[in-house]
Amino acid sequence: MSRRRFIKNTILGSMASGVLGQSFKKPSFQNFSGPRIISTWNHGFEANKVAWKNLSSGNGGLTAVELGVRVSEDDPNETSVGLGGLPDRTGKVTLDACIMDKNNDCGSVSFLQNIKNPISVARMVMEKTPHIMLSGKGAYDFAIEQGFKSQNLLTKKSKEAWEKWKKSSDYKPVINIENHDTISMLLIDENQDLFGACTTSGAAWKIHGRVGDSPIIGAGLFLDNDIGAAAATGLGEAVIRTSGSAMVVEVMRQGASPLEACKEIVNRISKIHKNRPEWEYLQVGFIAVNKQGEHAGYSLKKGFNYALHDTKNQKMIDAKYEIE
Ligand code: SD4
Repeated sequence: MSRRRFIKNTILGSMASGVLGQSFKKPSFQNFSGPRIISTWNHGFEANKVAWKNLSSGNGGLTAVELGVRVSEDDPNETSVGLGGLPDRTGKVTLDACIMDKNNDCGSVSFLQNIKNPISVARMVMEKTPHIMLSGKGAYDFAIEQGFKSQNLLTKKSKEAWEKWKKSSDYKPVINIENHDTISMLLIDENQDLFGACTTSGAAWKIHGRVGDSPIIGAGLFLDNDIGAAAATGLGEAVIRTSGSAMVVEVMRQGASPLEACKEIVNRISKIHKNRPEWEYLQVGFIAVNKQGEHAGYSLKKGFNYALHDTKNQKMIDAKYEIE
């Protein structure tokens, strides 16, 4: 065998058996048991209801995920998404969001201020521009052009929290404690087509200008309509560092179940971060659904949950985790 052929065969061989060094049973996509929606954290429960209603009334998966996550964006008591989100260290609420559909069409906004529904702006970026991501002032100007209303998103509650934080100015995000972080929603419809949305005000007390994983296709959200979808919550830097959601989907492509795939990437994040200063407060969680409708959530530390809505269930599920 020529050297070139040998190298090619070796590479193809290692891809087939899984570059992870473990082999997964290939999933069968024949046992699909109907549409379902999964969303991160407790606020996913109400968001799923609205998404489901839209899906059942024939509005399509994209509108369903958009209007679903808007429930959290609109709620002033959700301090990690949209209106009432906790601000950065200068007191500004800056929002990140992205949306993706079965055709790999996607749209995203980052570092957007004074617009309550970044997910809808992200959808317009997808549908009305030749681009995928708009950021900061440009994203704001585009939103205004499209008819969105400018408003102050800093509520009394979030302002008071910021003023209290300023006394210590200690940057240690407390993901889990409030148990209502970024909302990421994944949907598989009756045709087994996939859709996803992700929206957040990002890490509280971040440096002004910081953008997290949530508007980054491949980090906060990714889907491949032949394989499955995945989305993230938690410390965005850790998710970006590992291309988290894209990797979860790629591991599913190698035959892993959603749980095995989420676990694989959380383990990878864990290994990379063990000797880093943020280890002390690091939390990341992934949700994933495959083409068959199997779903899972998995996090680094205990405390992550996700909401499921399907034809039979409407419930919260505690995710499995690596560390107690
Ligand atoms: C971020 N991933 O901006 C978001 C925040 C989050 O649970 O999901 N917190 O890093």
